[in-house]
Amino acid sequence: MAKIIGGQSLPNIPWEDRPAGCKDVMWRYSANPIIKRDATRISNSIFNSAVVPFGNGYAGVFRCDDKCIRMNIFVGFSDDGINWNISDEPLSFEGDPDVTRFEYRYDPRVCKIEDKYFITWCNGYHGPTIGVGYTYDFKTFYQCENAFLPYNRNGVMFPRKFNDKYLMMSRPSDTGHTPFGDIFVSESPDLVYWGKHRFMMKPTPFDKSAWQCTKIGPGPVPIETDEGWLLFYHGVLQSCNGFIYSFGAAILDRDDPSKVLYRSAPYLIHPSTPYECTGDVPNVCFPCAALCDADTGRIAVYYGAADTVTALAFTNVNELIPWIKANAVEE
Ligand code: BMA
Repeated sequence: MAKIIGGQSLPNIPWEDRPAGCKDVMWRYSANPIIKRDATRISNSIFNSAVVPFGNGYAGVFRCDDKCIRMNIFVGFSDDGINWNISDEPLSFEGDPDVTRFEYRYDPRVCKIEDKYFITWCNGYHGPTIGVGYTYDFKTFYQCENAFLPYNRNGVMFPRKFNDKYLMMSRPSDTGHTPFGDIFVSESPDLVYWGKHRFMMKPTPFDKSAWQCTKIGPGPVPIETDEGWLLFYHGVLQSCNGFIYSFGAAILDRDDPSKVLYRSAPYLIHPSTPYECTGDVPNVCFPCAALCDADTGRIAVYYGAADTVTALAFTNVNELIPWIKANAVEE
């Protein structure tokens, strides 16, 4: 049994047992998608979004493209993690006006460290880079410096400090749709200066695991276990019909997460349902958040489907960790 470190009891975690006949280690919620594209008055689509336990329920920061297809992030609240009340007004930040000015904001992650909820997202600042902000109450939001120079996407923080330093994964990229991409990890003493950039993971050889052979990116905030950090990450295959986004999982060394101990060769979730294969961008499953109940090991992963709606998938840490080890990419 893997032990969750520093985790929280979540007796009300969204959950549904594995359906009869399903042999997969991760399975989809039968009522997917949980958030439909028109869930708010102004939304064209609500997808790649992050949620965390908050109060007696959950809070979230949602990527919503409006009907002008402006990409922005919005706050939402839920009692059960499934039915969400999402604001019509985008989130706004206090901070240096040169940094808080809006170009575009997308693919948020939310990471609780001590008493702050940090938000990281892909932030338009003369090109895509990683925006960083925080809140205590999901009402007032403060924006810090952008973590990196453009071009970068998928900034994901670790939920505790290492030797008093914040740690963040990211995926250096380009101005466009980026046909390449490795994951790096960087540290910061103060959320202003980020450095000690270390390589973590690259795409796999086509003949070993093709779903992750073009580019990869970190997904939800990683979960600490006594076996290492459990990281869900997306992987991309460039097909003759465009990119296909699936996701799998890796185990990172607890003390030095730039060391990948195992990563799954098979995917966990690959676009195959109508809501994953049809939408504004077909064939995309893009995870940005994972809830974990420290008592039962239950995990609920939130993922954007077809850049249009938000869906849920379930697994259990006690089955997933042995599965990753048994199905690891051979080095
Ligand atoms: C990536 C990001 C994601 C999106 C994905 C698939 O580059 O823009 O927001 O889900 O492409 O379109």
